[in-house]
Amino acid sequence: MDGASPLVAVLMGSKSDWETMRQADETLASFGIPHECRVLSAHRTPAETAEYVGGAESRGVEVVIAAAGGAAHLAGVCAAHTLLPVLGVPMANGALQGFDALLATVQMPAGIPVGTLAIGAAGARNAALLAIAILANSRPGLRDKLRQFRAGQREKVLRETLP
Ligand code: RP5
Repeated sequence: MDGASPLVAVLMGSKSDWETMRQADETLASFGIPHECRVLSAHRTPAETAEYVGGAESRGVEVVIAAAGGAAHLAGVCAAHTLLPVLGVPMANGALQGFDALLATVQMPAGIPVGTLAIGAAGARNAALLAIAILANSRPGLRDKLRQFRAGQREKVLRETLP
């Protein structure tokens, strides 16, 4: 979202991740969360990734979402360069369709945590919702919106009919 300084940084290792990660972008936008989405790679742009993430907190960012496929070291590298919470989203691509990325993202050795979400689109949406929940801890208005979102889901399920 343009204008306000971003509270959430959504990073992805390649533009090819955008089709999935646009769901995080859309979810954050639907809650009115100022955020920015960037392509930054742990192995193709290591210096720029470190510089961006290292400066994120001083620019007002409170949560980093990092999505990558394959060896998927982006989230761990981000976590190494910031004290901010880092949420990792494994991308469903390559020979192993995201199972490699899931293990690479979730299996961080103790000491530098990455909160890992599901592979693919569900992970992208849930990373955004988890970032919103973190922000909502200190923002009562946002907490109300999250409560309304949950109530909406509940009502939708209860209205379902089967043939
Ligand atoms: C990772 O490699 C990216 O996050 C992407 O999921 C995967 C493939 O990247 P491209 O070859 O499509 O650029 O670094």
